Amino acid sequence: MKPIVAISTPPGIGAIALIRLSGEGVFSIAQKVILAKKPLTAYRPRTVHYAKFIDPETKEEIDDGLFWTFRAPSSYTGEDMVELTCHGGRIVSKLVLEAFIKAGASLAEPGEFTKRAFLNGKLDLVRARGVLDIIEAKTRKGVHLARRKLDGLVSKKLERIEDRLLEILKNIEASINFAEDVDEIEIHQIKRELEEVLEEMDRFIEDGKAGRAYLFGAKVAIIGRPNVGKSTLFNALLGKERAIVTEIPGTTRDVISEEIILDGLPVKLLDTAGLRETSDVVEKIGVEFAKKTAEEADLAILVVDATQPDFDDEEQFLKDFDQPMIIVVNKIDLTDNRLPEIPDFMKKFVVIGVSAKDGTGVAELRQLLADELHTIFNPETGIILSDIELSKALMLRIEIAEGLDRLNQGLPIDIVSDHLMRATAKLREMLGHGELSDEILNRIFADFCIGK
Ligand SMILES: Nc1nc2c(ncn2[C@@H]2O[C@H](COP(=O)(O)OP(=O)(O)OP(=O)(O)O)[C@@H](O)[C@H]2O)c(=O)[nH]1
Ligand SMILES: [Mg+2]
Repeated sequence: MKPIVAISTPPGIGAIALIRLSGEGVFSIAQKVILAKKPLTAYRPRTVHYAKFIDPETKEEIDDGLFWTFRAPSSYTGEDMVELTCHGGRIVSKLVLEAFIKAGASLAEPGEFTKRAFLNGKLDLVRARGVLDIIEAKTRKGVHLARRKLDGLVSKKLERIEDRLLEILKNIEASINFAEDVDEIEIHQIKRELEEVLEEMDRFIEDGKAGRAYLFGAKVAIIGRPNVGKSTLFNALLGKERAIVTEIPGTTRDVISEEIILDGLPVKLLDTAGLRETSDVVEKIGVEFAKKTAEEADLAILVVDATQPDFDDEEQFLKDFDQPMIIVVNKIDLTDNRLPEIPDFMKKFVVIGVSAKDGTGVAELRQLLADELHTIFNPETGIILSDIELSKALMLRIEIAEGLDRLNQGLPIDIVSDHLMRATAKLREMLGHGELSDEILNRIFADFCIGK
């Protein structure tokens, strides 16, 4: 492919900048800029050498530094490559980059090096995406999970599902070929195998959701009646005065969000408007929004007031609320650190007493949140999926589920096999096996930075 060049280190000032070139003819292009003692092809690949870098037109010296070469196919992209480091100044690194462009290389598109690695069979699409996930990870666990994806763990799971589907398809074909009517026992067997694959797919999606939480963050919404201390608790968990706190009920009207890290998990913490019936138009919109936010969150913190142990309102809105929740009894500084009597409907949740104002119990709450989130999102089995990967996985699941459904309805077995063929096609698309259009590829690699 045509020779490309990019600065791979971030823009700005640093000790050094790394520039990489890849593609056909990069050695002769680089030769015009790198003032080396021998032709670049005469150097042993993967050995480091010192050289001056010059402008290929004026022969003026721009900078000096180290360079090394890679021979196709033993390189990141699978092509001939040259890499070098020069001084990390904004202008000097740009001058060296421009020198390579003058010498005949074109500026790389975002992610073009990794795209070439994929096109040259160095990585499948899922592993290529793992490269980006490592760069984007915000916590150690995120890096760990992305690393496993780059190493091929996610691809292996998908390949296993593909193998199983192909096996089932083979059995279906065989039973169609050998008999007019497919035998009940065989149908039963195929059904069982499909159920197992569906379970495996469900686990894959579940693990994907867990892994995504470590990359993109989990959502935790603080909800409750007005004036119970939601904003005070929000500030206490955040460790700074972000939300406005007053003694007037109905203070918070819009959803406020801030990010915190709980035990390696990035968490988007949301403060919401107090839940109550109101005739104030603005507050009403806020209340509706609060409800919606809480429903979309991964975990809710319901705050109640220890000094007002009448929980009828809470019972009312918990009726149509079904998701993981922790109940925080706040303001226990006003009740001698004692909890009021907890009504039965609250007993199925974890209940903890805190004083958001003086900080009592806040550290314990933080730990409790972390524990709860780790049960929802298991870091041991988590895998990272991008938006595109997750939506493909969901479509794939639908095909398998529909195939099983048709089988259960007693429909002809070739209809089932149509669904399974579509499922395997989706799998191949996810892994990047087979034909992919330029448009799809560009969409996948557009999120990458230039030089990766
Ligand atoms: N004594 C005591 N007062 C608290 C505590 N937490 C909050 N308060 C007080 O309770 C009042 C309401 O606190 P906010 O944090 O604004 O309550 P809120 O739930 O966000 O209220 P809205 O936004 O109106 O729904 C303020 O006067 C706080 O100082 C606490 O733990 N102890
Ligand atoms: Mg508030």
